[in-house]
Amino acid sequence: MPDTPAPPHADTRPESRYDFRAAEPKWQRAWEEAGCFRVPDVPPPGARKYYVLEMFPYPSGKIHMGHVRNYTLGDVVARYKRARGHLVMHPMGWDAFGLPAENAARERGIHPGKWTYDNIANMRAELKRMGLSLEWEREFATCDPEYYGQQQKLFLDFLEAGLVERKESWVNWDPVDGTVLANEQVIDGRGWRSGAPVEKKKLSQWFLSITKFAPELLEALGTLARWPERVKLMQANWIGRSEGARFAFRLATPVAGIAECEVFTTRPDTLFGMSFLAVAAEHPIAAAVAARDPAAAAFIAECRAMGTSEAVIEQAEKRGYDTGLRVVHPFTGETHPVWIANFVLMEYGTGALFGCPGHDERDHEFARKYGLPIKPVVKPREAGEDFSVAEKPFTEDGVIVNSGFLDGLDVAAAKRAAIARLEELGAGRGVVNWRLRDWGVSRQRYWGCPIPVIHCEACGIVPVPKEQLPVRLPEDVDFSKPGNPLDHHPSWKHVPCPRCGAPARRETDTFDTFVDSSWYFARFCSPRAAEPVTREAVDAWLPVDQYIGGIEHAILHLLYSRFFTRAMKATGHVALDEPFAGLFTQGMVQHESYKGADGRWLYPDEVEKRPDGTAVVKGTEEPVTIGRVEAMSKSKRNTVDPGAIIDRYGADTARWFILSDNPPERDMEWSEAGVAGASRFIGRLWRLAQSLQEADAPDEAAGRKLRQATHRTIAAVTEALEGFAFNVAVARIHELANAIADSPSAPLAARREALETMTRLFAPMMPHLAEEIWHALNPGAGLLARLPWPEADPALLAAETLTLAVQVGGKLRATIEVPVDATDEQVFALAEAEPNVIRALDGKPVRKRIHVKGRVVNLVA
Ligand code: ANZ
Ligand code: ZN
Repeated sequence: MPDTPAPPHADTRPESRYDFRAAEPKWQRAWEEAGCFRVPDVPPPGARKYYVLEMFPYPSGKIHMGHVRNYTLGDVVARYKRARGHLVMHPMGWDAFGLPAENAARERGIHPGKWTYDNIANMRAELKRMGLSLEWEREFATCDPEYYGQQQKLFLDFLEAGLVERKESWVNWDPVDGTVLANEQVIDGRGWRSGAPVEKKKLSQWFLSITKFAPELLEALGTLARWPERVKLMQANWIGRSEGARFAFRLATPVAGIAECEVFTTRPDTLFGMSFLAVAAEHPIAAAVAARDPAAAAFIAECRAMGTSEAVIEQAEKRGYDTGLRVVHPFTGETHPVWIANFVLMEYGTGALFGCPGHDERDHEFARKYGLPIKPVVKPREAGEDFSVAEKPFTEDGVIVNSGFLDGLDVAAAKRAAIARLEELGAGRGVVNWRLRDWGVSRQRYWGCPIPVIHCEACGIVPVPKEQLPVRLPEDVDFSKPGNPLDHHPSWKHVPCPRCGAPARRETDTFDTFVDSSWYFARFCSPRAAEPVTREAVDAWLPVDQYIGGIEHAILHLLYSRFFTRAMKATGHVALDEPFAGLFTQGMVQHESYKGADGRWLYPDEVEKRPDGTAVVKGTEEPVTIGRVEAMSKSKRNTVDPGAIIDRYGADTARWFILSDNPPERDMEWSEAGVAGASRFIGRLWRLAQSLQEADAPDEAAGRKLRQATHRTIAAVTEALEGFAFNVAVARIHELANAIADSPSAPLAARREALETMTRLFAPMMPHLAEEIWHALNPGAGLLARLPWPEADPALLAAETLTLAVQVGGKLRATIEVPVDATDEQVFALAEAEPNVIRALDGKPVRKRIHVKGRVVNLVA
């Protein structure tokens, strides 16, 4: 936002600079001492509650600009809603378990707990310097035993309610580190740490039964009116409801007693276009073939090395192995080959599919590679006889061809007809299939919440009795060995069985950290309760009215939280289904990137920009290549440290700039020039406040105009804040500042009203400066943070003048402002007094005058 130069009269007064270094900590202390942001766990009757929450940070060590943007947006909402008379809860905590702490332990020998709590202390201090209206009394970290112990209770409740299962599943196994890897930790088929080829391994793991809620999780997206459409769409795709058919192909010759192969398809209409059948590498048919065919076994082993993630499989080259088996087509009686293929997932559908290369991308690629038939069975309505799918599959709606009894139907009708026939033949049935899988929550790691169960030889799985919770992590752990330190701890896992007393073994898996973040918003309502939540508190405060965070959490975190809320409802902890009534996803903070002569990335701090647009390494002549503007990231070093910005310019400057640059849902570019502009604007507002004095000759008309500008700004800023258009609010405040500066002759009362109102309007955005100005104007007054939002006076909002175009002989010559109730005569007189109009008339008498009210005056000479 460019800054306009300060008006001359401001500079004629003695220099008094706004001292943010003194003001910011002073007001932060004042708010804290007054308890401005504290709210009770149970709001008093009649209170209008409003719960604002930003996604809590991972305590990596330092806050970054993404945090600054996220928490500034939330703080504007919190302060604004408070001023609008809501009882606002605005808490903060730490998503504190996770791998980086363990890595620090392995690399630097620091205990994960110490590393984490040190980082929290650092980041808390940094956040406090931002002047956020947070209620620090509610703070917790998910690694506090008081938190994770309650999480263990919740888990046991879920277990009892049948919402937890233990099942075998395929995992990425790092044979060198002896540990399970998350999909993101498998890089090009190798363990990120060891570099060893990753294997697939079957392990018994804990699962939360999210699939039980799949239909409601999908359906209820329709009730989330204040969520971005994009996020709802991503969730819907992730849940992935598809209608189709499940049916069996008969094997022409059975193998190892297997006579049939069941498939799932969403396109039963394309069955006549079938070219092959494909099974996953883990499918029983594949195993049966491998038992007698070493080449098949070798192929399966290669598939295993590939990693389990869908993304990996999607990108990998399609590969297959022809088993030599054949299946019989249920409609035609013809036979087709059975392949083992690397793109078929064992966990989806039945782990087998029929391939129709004419109408599916993957099948097409596969068929081309292995020379399998490609036959069109759907064609666009308008296509002729020569329509071909040899080069490209056709995946849209059309008319069915080459398909016997389905010919001539459209895709939807053909699906129904094919399913009906399969049901008649007893081969299968129509089904709904879900893409969503149960949520595997077991992690073989130390720095996480222990899963509170005990394995006993005799009793099986025994929950840890609730009175023994929390199951605490042991402090003395050894990170020098690979694998899970909980597993090779000498004593921790050895406990007596709570049921029979025999020696038993603790579960050594800990929870996926997404579990920790799936209910923290509920815990904030009563953070010290001896139960996971207090019913009165969650009933009063939930749902979160406004949740704010990054789009990167559009799927997993938000979906898990929605599931958790339903599971907590099923176990009596809450009464609602949806945790977040409103969701806002902010854009990224970007910055130019810089490279030195040798191609190394440089921090913005190390670069000196020259007026001609070029740049050099500071203090040298080494040229710098200025790269693209992209999301700040450590790897490209295009980051700016918020702490340094606050040191140099103050928190309000950082906040103002972040709000001014772009709509908050869009990416924004951080630039030195932008920050400097925000800082100058603050100086200007300060001087404007100091210049308040009665004019020598007060002018009532100027006063009225200024009052109108003031009240229109109230309306405009209110509307902008309600709609998250914070950059618009900033622009309106700039305009009002200009209007004040341009009205030196307005009477003092009008100028004072304008200044005070403007201060209250920017208070949610620049709270320190607002308090400072407020108290300078009103010595001894109470805190601005406690003041209600200004109200616009409707009488001052109504337009009092109209703008008219003035034409001479049909040509636009001027525009004039006229009072709404002006007569034709008055309007013509004003029009004919315009210098441009006089020139255009060139002394000729006016023959004809036309006035269209509110629009135009036309004069004909
Ligand atoms: C035949 C067919 C013809 C298919 C055609 C598609 C297009 P969604 O929509 O995501 O549910 N499929 C089935 N099981 C699979 C598995 N275990 N691994 C990988 N792919 C599998 O996907 C359903 C489609 O994905 C199914 O419909 C099947 O291919 C494939 F013109 O069957 B289809
Ligand atoms: Zn036992």
